[in-house]
Amino acid sequence: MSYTEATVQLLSPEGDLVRSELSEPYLPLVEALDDQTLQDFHRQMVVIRRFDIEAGNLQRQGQLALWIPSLGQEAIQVGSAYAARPQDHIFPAYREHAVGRIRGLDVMKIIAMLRGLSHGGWDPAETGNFHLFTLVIGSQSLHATGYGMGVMLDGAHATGDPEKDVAVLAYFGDGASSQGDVNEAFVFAASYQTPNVFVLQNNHWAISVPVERQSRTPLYLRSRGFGIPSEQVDGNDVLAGYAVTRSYLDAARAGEGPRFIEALTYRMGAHTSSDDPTKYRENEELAFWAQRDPIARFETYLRARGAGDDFFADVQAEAEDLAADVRTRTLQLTDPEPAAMFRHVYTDPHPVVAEQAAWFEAFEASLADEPAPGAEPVAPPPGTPADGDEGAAAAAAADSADEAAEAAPSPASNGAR
Ligand SMILES: Cc1ncc(C[n+]2csc(CCOP(=O)(O)OP(=O)(O)O)c2C)c(N)n1
Ligand SMILES: [Mg+2]
Repeated sequence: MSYTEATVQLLSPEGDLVRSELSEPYLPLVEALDDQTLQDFHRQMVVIRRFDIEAGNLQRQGQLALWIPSLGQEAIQVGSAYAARPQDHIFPAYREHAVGRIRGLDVMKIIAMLRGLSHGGWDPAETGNFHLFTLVIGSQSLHATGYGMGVMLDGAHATGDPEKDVAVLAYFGDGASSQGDVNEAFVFAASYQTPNVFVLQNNHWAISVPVERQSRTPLYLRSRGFGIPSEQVDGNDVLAGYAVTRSYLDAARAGEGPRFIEALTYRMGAHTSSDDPTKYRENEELAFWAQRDPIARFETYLRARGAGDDFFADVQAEAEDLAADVRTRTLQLTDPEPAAMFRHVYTDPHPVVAEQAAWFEAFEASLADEPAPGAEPVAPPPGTPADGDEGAAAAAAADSADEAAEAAPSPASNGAR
């Protein structure tokens, strides 16, 4: 599945502006952008790609448990993120590294999560309303729609003040479009006319399942059956991604109801570092999309507008700096104390979590006296029987282990609840 007659494209793969019936309504939004903003689009795409490659390398070197590449999907992410206003709320899936960075998320938070050091939490109030990554496919579409309903109840949209009116942007993938959650989100968004814009990044694969198997109809048509207007855009064209998302967010903020974008792009890398795409896809497909690379075509466009080698060298240097900084900071990360895992499960204290934390503490304490493998034996505490009375020492140790086990609830019993 590639571009169709319905695909909105403002910049061709050759780097030229496209003037067509489909592009005409959106071109003024792009023509209003100054050179600085256009150059920022490029900077963001290049820097996040470099970050992505460095994170992938760190994973291969054993420094991260997993990496989720965004290689190839930079244009729709950067374009749509620039279309949002500061007051808008954003609900990502798990591949939207560029969107998070543009909203102010320190990318080290993503790194720490994929190193296994955090549960993935950040405070959206500190990250430009960029909510948490969601690994449960499609569920963020419901969170976003619920948030949109809340915005309506608060009277925070359609007041006529675009500086204050709030819209809600959600991202999900082609595979997610087959989930009930996404379809239920469409039902509620359409029924209540919530201020939501849904961006589907059709990267052509849901792990090893090709998009053709997800749908008999182009995905942008799906939402129309729910009464939600939609466009299919060239997701490797940062200008189209910006302009269509901008126009849709403006409509959502103004109270015109939800909108849906299918962005045609391609996952150039593996699904995650645990995946090997050579097992299920052809090299020709990769080569086809490499010809439509989002960064290459935008560079051509910027050069035609007068950007010179200095600018591109400066962007590359910034990308290298970020990559080096991420590497240094990754190697400096320290492990959290294990008991921290119980702390942020719920906002308020919870009896089951408290019980598990108590068991864990007792369990850790029960290990404290055991020598590490190969370590010098720990000196026995005062009052323990002297050498030669090993039977009594073993019995004393067994007693204390029994006591620890009795004091601590069994994790199995917690699991049965
Ligand atoms: C509810 C649920 N079902 C299955 C999975 C396993 N899973 C992880 S990623 C994925 C594919 C998602 O594909 P898509 O929505 O196209 O997003 P992409 O990874 O291509 O960005 C699946 C099935 C999951 N995480 N959650
Ligand atoms: Mg996909």
